[in-house]
Amino acid sequence: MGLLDGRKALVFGVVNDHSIAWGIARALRDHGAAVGLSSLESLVERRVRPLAEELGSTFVEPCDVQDDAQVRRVFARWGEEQGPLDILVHCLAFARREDLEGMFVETSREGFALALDISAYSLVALAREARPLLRSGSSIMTLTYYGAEKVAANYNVMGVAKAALEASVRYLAADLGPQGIRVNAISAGPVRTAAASGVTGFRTMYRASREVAPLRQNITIEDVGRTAVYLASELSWAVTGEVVHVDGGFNILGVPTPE
Ligand code: 0WE
Repeated sequence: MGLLDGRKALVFGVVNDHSIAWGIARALRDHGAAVGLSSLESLVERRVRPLAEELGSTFVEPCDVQDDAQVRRVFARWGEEQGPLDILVHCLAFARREDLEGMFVETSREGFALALDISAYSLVALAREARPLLRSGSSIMTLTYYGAEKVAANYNVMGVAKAALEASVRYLAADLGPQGIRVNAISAGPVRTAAASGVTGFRTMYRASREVAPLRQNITIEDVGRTAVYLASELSWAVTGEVVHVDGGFNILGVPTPE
């Protein structure tokens, strides 16, 4: 008997087996959910379909979340093939490389709009198009980062996009709560994923976060997966609009000091 037996989940944002989205997809499956995947078209055949097979899943759909028609299409296909949906997982973000280093004040109008469109508005678009399929008792979740709350070096426009994403979680939670749909975010500590690789200063802050976090460890995609299971299940029945930190306690520190 699994906590999520009989539930159906759709996870957006798997890139490879290091992805946080993959850690979540596997954890949901391990607790009994049926899990479909959606990702960028360019990743689907080579990277995502083999992972879907590992989950025993046949639902794999490409989606560019900047295109409303593609978002609509994914949920139309889900409805035809799978029926209702219980768990919607959003693990999507993008900012231009040049906007993730140097000074935030130099962010262009286009770079700002792009980062907010893909990293924040896409949650609203997914929630809107999924809504007709979501049953009472269903759960939407997204991924955020501490740079939404406080300044993190180089995170720049992504911090602003994550702040908009976290506020969107609260407004969506208020809108959809009466329909029995919960909306929450997981604020994950740094993880060495494709999205983090090559980011200026990532290695340094990755090491520092392990050294100062109260639990003295970096988190894993399995840690995020277990929290996702909690947010997807009836264990979190009364929790909505919340940002749950899975960061070894890093965010509670006011003045981090190395040992
Ligand atoms: O949210 C993220 C990653 C978001 C991200 C990463 C990239 C890298 C490659 C969004 N867009 C892009 N665009 C690219 O071209 N994280 C929480 C990981 C992350 O990214 C950082 C971090 C951390 C931590 C960027 C700067 C500083 C710290």
